[in-house]
Amino acid sequence: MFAAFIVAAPLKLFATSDSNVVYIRPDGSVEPVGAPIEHIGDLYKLADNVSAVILVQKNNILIDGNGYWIKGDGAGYGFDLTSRSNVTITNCTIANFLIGIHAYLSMDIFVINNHITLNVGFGLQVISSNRSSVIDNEFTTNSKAISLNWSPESNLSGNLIADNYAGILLTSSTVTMKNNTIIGNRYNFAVEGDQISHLMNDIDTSNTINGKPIYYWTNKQNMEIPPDAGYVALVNSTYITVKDLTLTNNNEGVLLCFTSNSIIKNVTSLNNNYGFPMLWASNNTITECKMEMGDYGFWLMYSSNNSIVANKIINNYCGVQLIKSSGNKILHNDFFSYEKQVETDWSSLNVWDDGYPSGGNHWSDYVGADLYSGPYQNLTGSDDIGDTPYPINADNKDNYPLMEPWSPPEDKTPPTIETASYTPSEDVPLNQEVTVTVNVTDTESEVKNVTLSYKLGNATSWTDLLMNYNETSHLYEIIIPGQPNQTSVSFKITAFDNAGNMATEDNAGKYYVYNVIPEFTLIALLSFIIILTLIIVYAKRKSVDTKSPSAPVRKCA
Ligand SMILES: [Ca+2]
Ligand SMILES: [Ca+2]
Repeated sequence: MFAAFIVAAPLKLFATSDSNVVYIRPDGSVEPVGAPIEHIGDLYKLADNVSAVILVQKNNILIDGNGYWIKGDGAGYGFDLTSRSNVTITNCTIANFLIGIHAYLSMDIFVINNHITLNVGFGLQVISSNRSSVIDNEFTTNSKAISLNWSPESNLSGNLIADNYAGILLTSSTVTMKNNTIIGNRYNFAVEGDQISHLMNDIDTSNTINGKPIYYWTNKQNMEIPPDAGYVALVNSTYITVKDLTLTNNNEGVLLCFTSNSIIKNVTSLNNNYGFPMLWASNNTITECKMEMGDYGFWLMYSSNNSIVANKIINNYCGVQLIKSSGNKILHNDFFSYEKQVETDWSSLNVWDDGYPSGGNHWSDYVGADLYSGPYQNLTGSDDIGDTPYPINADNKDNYPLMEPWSPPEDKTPPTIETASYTPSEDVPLNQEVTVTVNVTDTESEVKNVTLSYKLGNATSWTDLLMNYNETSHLYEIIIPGQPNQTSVSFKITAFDNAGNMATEDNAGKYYVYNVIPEFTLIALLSFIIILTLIIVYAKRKSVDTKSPSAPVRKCA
């Protein structure tokens, strides 16, 4: 799993002094005598505010705060539920402890309809405890609101998690999450774990981060993340597209775990700890993305054969970290990290350049000169490629570091226009519209626009129609309006790419041509065919009568 980022504050694992502890003893009694907690059987009810920690030593009870608060002095656990089962805490404000509610080695803890605020470590910390239910609470201005650690089968529903330093941290825990509103936290959401079973969470889009849905996808194929995403995780998925997004203020920008053959393009990760963390992720492409103001731009563990190309990694602690991850192509990126550009273990072997003259990456701390050129950098004259490799370790280096930030090569190639097709494709009746479709592509800078120009007869001027792109067929199409009688219609197609290159498809100079036939011609043609048919039938009968006068068929008639 990746380095824990948020759990930085040292935990002081002590309670406040004994005089500030209220016990619910295993026999059900409350100590000290006079503490404002009334109980009838397994129901415990606060009768006043409590300035103490409450140490729960009894199972199968419900503690009703009854609208009162319990408040600490910045230390201890507000409710200490160590080794408890089936304990419910409800209707209580829990403020200013080290940890508001602490559950460890417990099960079936219910935290319902509380306000948990101003706790200096965690609002709720659950460690190694099964089946916690955290429902309809408000967590505000805690250091970290909710942390689940090695705690499977938990349920987080209907909570408001606002204005904490960190919102929800899931570490090797499986959860079902519905209708949680996570808003205004420095780090809103974090998921960590190194086994697939720890990552198969059920988190739907009813959960929002700063008003945008969480897309936590498991077992998906051939889909694209919608444009309103507030958080993106892909788990055990293939052929997913993530593009044109800006993702901010979570632990991860886009999380890829056990996911392959997916494309991340033009995604900005801003103020996340990890831009694009990858765990057991292979054959993915991450391109034209930007990662700013985080700890790690890219982070790869057990991830191979990915293409990390043409990205900008700016103002991070480290550009890319590689752990047991080989065969990745990492090139044409710009590395502007403030501490280090690459952290890699010795077992990871990766490709850091695209040969000469395409080159490698731009490194802001490259110190080499550019006086020479050529594949061996031994020819006089500079070439914008460093004369010496950028060293990473003994087995990894960028042989052709770029002296300037990478920019795509200039597009000098016009778009490709394939042969157009049109219907009706033969002569068309009066005022009949004609639909034209054509495939136009441009690999370098993409197609900007496609225009169909048509003219009538020998006219010298053309009428231009901007063709429409059909998202389903991926073809450009347009309708030429119906034309008058006995007109010859010629058309051609021109296209521009985004670099301003133009291509024309005019059927090798002959244009595409069809003729408009007047309707009376069609009626005449039809009449002619009918008359001709009648004549033939008549002639055949006559022929039969002449040649076989005693044919049985005639006798029967
Ligand atoms: Ca050079
Ligand atoms: Ca082009």
